[in-house]
Amino acid sequence: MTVSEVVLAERDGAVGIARLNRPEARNALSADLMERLVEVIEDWDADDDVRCIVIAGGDDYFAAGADIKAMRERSFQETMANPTSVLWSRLAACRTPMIAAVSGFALGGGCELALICDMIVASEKAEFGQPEITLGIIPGAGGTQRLTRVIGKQRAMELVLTGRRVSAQEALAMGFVNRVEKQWFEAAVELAQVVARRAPIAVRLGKQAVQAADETALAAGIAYERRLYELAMATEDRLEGMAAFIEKRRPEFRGR
Ligand code: DAK
Repeated sequence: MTVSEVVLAERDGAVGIARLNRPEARNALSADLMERLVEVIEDWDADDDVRCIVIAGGDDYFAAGADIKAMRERSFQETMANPTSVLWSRLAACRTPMIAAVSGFALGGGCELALICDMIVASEKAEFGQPEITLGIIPGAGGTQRLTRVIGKQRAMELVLTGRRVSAQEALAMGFVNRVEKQWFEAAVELAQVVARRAPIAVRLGKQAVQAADETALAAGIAYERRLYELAMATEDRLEGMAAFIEKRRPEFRGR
């Protein structure tokens, strides 16, 4: 199903696949594209049949960042009055796991979009970077915070202050991407299919619990995990999962 030209949305079973589609601008994240993307993701997040989401670009570019031509025209007053960060917060609030499938450039907001996702599968020619400093600004969609948590302060500082790009292999060595694959798109969808087969409530609880590690101190995070674990123990799916193990068969999870 095509939701709009700038974001192509399709389903592969329980996996929703959103493909960024502004090739003439290297998938620069225009307001229109961001609004469509959020709309598609929120629809899937509200749909029990969608268990995992893949956000992909094309072979040569995932996304070249926010639309510099539009940003050039944006005044300080407009930036203050209509913060685009609302759209990014809505993406980050998605409870369904999201996987970024990245080939080519993931720069600026493109890199931040990949970082909002829960996992990243990259092609051998993926390149990541936060080049905002070369434009006289800094990352504004969480890049300084998420990147620092993922790769550490020194490395993040270098990338944010120089705008240097890192290759897929360097990103892999930094723990920034989960895997680098020749068949990057297929590998991302396959990974999403594995998540989609797991018990849906437990998957969402697992996502929340891991996210809490970034957002809370250890003792509070462990207490929160304990609560989420107890919720998982209240599900029918965990009875099914455990019974299936004992009976040596595949579980049939129903999201209850
Ligand atoms: N914006 C607008 N147009 C872009 C663009 C971009 N980010 N990137 C490329 N294009 C356009 C080019 O202007 C060119 O258009 P025409 O000249 O044909 O009209 C066309 O795409 C092809 O670009 P190139 O000729 O440059 O293509 P190449 O393949 O040679 O190079 C490239 C690809 C991706 C390496 C290069 O285009 C590039 O360096 N692009 C800019 C990358 C960049 O600096 N990105 C950071 C942008 S700042 C916030 C949220 C997010 C952000 C900020 C705040 N809040 C929530 C508050 C994010 C900020 C950013 O991302």
